[in-house]
Amino acid sequence: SHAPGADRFAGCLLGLAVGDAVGAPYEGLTHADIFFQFGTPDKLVTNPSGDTLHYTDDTEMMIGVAETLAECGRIDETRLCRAFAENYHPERGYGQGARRVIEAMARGEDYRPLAANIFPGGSFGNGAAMRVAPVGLVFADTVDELWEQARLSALPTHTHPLGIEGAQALAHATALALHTTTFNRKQFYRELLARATTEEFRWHIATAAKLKPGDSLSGLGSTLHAHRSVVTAIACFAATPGDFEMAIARAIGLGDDTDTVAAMAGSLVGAFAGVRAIPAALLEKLEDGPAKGRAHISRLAIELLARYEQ
Ligand code: R7I
Ligand code: MG
Ligand code: MG
Ligand code: MG
Repeated sequence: SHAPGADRFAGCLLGLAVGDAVGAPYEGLTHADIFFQFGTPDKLVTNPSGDTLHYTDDTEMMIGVAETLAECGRIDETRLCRAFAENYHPERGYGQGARRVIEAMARGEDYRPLAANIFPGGSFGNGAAMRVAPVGLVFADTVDELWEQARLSALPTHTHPLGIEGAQALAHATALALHTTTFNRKQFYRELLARATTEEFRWHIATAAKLKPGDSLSGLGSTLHAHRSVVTAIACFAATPGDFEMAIARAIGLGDDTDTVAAMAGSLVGAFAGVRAIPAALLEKLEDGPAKGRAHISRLAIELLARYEQ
């Protein structure tokens, strides 16, 4: 049909970072707390507090995945773990399990038994999904390879089937968003559902597919469980696919894992509508600096596009 370009690659990665940064102050709060303490979510998005938008672990780990793909063209586990360890700043708000695993990587220890046993059956947290966007971009044309690379990008920290499928489902949604010119919600959900494997993902995707664009998404959940937040973020995008502010306001308004759901929803809008969908006022506030932040993320988007085109 058409070849996606630099605009959509940058839109996806920067949309993730901006959604993460705008949603971060409200992580862990309930829908009601956010409303009564801060007002309506649309105002939080159009007028975020502070001069600089600081992103969290979600973006920091996405950068590690992007650096690995830019350098290796696929998920190389050794390179990925080195990126996670080198980029690691615990003050960015990593999950407790993720912290322990990455600190083991940084010490050069065998992190695999730790990742497998940190929670019963491994972590089903959002951590594998929140960082997977670069896999969705680079492998957008080959769904089987995308599914496998998403699994490999999850494994160092997330071995639970739900943690892994969160990454796979979101990478798949990213690829669909990237290739879409005229968004067809029914078709979008049909393709995601056809690929879903666990009962949890099948239920959440089928439930999201039945909602009308204005319906509340609170029944889908936005907690730290991948099968809840991933599908909720997909639904925030699908409700208003070209409207970045609306999609992340909806994500933040749900409460709970606000930075992560807004990051995932923002990345999907960016992959579909391009970097111009992100309000300039937000993009300008996104933190920047040598080897990190806005300029580094923009460079990585160009490098991923080159990998995609190979
Ligand atoms: O998944 P992960 O990287 O965390 C990502 C979240 C995002 O919201 C980020 O914005 C950041 O705030 O953290 O890190 P994990 O430690 O693997 O998972 C996050 C949390 O999910 C854990 O600290 C646990 O509380 C919970 N969790 C589980 N609890 C019980 N049983 C994850 N998996 C399990 C489980 O199997
Ligand atoms: Mg975070
Ligand atoms: Mg947290
Ligand atoms: Mg979070």
